[in-house]
Amino acid sequence: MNGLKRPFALAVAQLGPIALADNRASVVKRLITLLKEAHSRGAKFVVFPELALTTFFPRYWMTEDEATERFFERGMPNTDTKPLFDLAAELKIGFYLGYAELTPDGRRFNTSILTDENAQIVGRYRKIHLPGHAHHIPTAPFQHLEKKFFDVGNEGFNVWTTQDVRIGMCICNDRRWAETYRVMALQSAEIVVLGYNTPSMNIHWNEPPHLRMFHHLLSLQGNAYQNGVWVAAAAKCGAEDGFHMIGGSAIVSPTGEIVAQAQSEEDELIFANIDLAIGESFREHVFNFGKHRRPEHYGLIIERTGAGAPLGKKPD
Ligand code: ING
Repeated sequence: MNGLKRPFALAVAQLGPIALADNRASVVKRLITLLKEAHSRGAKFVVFPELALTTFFPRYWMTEDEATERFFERGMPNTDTKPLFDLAAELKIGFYLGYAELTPDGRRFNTSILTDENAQIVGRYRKIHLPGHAHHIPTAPFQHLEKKFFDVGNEGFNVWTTQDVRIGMCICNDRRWAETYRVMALQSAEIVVLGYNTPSMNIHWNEPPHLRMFHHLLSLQGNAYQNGVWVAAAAKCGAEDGFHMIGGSAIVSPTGEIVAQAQSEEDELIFANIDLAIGESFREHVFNFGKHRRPEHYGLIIERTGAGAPLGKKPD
């Protein structure tokens, strides 16, 4: 691509609703259709959503055992997902895929993996910021039980080099927290990829619905700019058995500008030939961490979990 100094053909594959009744094989067929379209656009990497193989089951009250039985994967790739991995290897396209992970020793994570162009898993991320609640809220129209069904991720925020690009991963609610991107930008990330399932309704107060999309995009744009990284986010969206989730899948530049955004709440591929050199400029001339950051003044970020008393230091 003329004019782009360091081009990278990046796609985001948005998924429309997955119903409770949809089996994994039918979902994988949809992922394969999106992967083929990504290939037709010349993509080298595709971002799929969070929990991309099933409906967003944390909206339903059930026991951990029932959730594990119905919605968790015991290995990756597995019988259902092998066709996706095989085609990706054939087409030489790497991807991010979110799913519910059951470990051999019985731990449960909201997980994503990163594959190289041969569909080899080079990275794994386990969701750290788990939103919602663990108890049942019978008066709510739906639940948000990620704190019940998932353990907090135990592998931190990492960055991997694949296809000569440094890519970091996170999942959904992580995208709202500045620390997520900063820890990856301190590892010299060039792209942060993520999937999400974001209900358009707030069960805690009557938040105007337009704010869901505004805060989603604000989180991507602000953090992309403040860390000099590209951000690519894939929604699973639309009404799943009547429960609506926002779309707004997007590719965001280190300038903070949206360069591609989904137009529907269905299966939809968005694509951009991104220029990784844009991130280099901002990391060199604006967010040059080595030149400008002063960690000796940032201690509270590590020392405190919740907000505490003002320090009120007296001027000497
Ligand atoms: N979903 C939502 C998200 O962070 C949420 C939950 C929405 C929390 C809005 C706070 C505000 O996008 C997931 N799966 O994290």
